[in-house]
Amino acid sequence: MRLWLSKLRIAPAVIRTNRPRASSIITTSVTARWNLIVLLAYRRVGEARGVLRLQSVASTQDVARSLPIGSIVIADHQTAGRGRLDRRWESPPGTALLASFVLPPNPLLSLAAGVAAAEACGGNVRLKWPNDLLLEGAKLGGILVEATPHKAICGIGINLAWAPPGATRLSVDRDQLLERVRGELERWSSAAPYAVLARWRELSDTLGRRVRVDLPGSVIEGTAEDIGSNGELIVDGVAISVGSVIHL
Ligand code: BT5
Repeated sequence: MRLWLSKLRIAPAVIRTNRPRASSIITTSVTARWNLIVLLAYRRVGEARGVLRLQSVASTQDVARSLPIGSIVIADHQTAGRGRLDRRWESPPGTALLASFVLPPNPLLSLAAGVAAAEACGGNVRLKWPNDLLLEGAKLGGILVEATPHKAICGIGINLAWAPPGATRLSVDRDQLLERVRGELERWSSAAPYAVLARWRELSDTLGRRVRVDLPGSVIEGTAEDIGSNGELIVDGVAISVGSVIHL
């Protein structure tokens, strides 16, 4: 918390990685002007090395969407944090790492981000297909990748000081964890696909288990045998690209 507040200072007009002079803001493109409006709309608690820190925001994903590749948005609190399929992501103010990274498009990004987050958390953190971080079988965090034609917004939520019933948390410093996640994400989002898949298999808590997969309109039960080259889960020989898995 002390580290967080120590970053408080008056923020420049746009993020540091791409800061135009006032005169160029007026004449710049519609997109850039929209970015500026979005940024000015939020109360910031700090900004350092391309990281935009906000106090309260609907979702870090929405702010990140209008920023250039390389940007990171981190918030103390989200009023409408989301998971996949419009599910809610809950966390009281100041209790979690809530970050969105703007990255180049990458079909394996969801798995690569899972690997990166698990490596950053260390210890016994394992991965549940497609996007959960598990600690001793309970959900510690999740990954949400949302793609636009030219970039991917990779949201990562990790519980630190609070977890909902049935989930778990990791007692580590938020800023230190952010730095580790950032480094690991840089590494794994640009790693060769075979390396991402190999490391995901090693960290997986899903492979080898009996699972039930809820698909839109049907349910499959079987053994999670492997992941395919595009990150799909193979259950009894059937490739599943989208769905929610229950470990049986
Ligand atoms: C996820 O979705 O696990 C992805 C979560 C991504 C959250 C980050 S935070 C930064 C960025 N900004 C956002 O708005 N989102 C991203 P999914 O697999 O759909 O899991 C959602 C489900 O997890 C919910 O339906 C709840 O059951 C459960 N859940 C909600 N909050 C949780 C929490 N804090 N810890 C553990 N489980 C939670």
